[in-house]
Amino acid sequence: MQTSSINIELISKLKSANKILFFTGAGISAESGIPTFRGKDGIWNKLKPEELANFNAFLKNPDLVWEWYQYRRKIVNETNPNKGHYAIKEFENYYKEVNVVTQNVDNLHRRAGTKNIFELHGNIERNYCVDCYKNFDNVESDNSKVPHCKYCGGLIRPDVVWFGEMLPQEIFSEAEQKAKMCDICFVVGTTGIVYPAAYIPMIAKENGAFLVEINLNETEISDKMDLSLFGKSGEILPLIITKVREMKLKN
Ligand code: BJW
Ligand code: ZN
Repeated sequence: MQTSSINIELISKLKSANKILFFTGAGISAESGIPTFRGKDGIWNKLKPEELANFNAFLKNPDLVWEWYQYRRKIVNETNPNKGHYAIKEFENYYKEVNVVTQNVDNLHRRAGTKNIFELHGNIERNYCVDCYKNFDNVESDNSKVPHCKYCGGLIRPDVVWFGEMLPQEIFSEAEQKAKMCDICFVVGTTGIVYPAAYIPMIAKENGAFLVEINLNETEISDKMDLSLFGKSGEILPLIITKVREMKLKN
């Protein structure tokens, strides 16, 4: 069903639910000032993903890719979680289990205090050596030159998942389990076109969850939703948690 407001069905689901899952994408961090990938102001309007977000691109031009990630780290460091991230955190006060499966690498759910986070595409704050796989969380670097491993001399890369790379298997399996068990799955700020991540809400639905999308506009997965709420996640999520708060205080 497509609507733009919180309806009776959602309220009834919120009343009876025990386990809530949030599947989030770049849109939830947009109001913090982090650009999304696709869409009107997306970073990939100017830069092609295949030129930067894959391993061959990194091997071909490691300095360029490193510089791009340093630029994005700077943006992430200068921003803070927004009302959407904090509303999600507040669900923990009212439900038995709340899980956040995120495609984002920006750490904002963690900084908002969310407990159960499954990062499907890695984390931009971490790095590792492509040859010996040692982790380098804090690496000294001239922003425009890729650093090398102090143990083996290999290139150091950000610990994110590029196209053609496997997602962290254990994390994906745990996310699948959480999707199978949730009562409501909120799909927030994602185009839902990148796989296998985009299977998560579908797994939730196949297992009986009520699927609610929160996005500025329709997406390629809108037709799979039980409810679509169109608008900013930093506005809609606080409205939903306010309803939950009122509802739970009455009971
Ligand atoms: C708002 C808002 C506001 C804005 N409020 N909303 C099955 C079918 C087809 C293809 C494949 C398939 N399986 C695998 C593939 C290939 C590929 C893929 O999915 N391609 C498709 C794009 C066609 N997948 C892979 O390659 C994956 N690996 C894999 O499958 O490995 C298996 C394998 C390996 C080896 C051999 C054989 C098999 C890996 C995918 C990795 C994706 N990585 C990236 C980059 C991460 C690092 C980095 O950050 O730099 O992840 S790509 C990029 O897209 C990033 C994101 O996490 C991901 C999703 O983007 P997201 O979050 O949806 O953002 P946007 O910008 O697209 O959308 C933002 C949305 O927010 C919009 O809808 C706005 O409207 C909305 N919005 N403001 C609410 N205020
Ligand atoms: Zn090394």
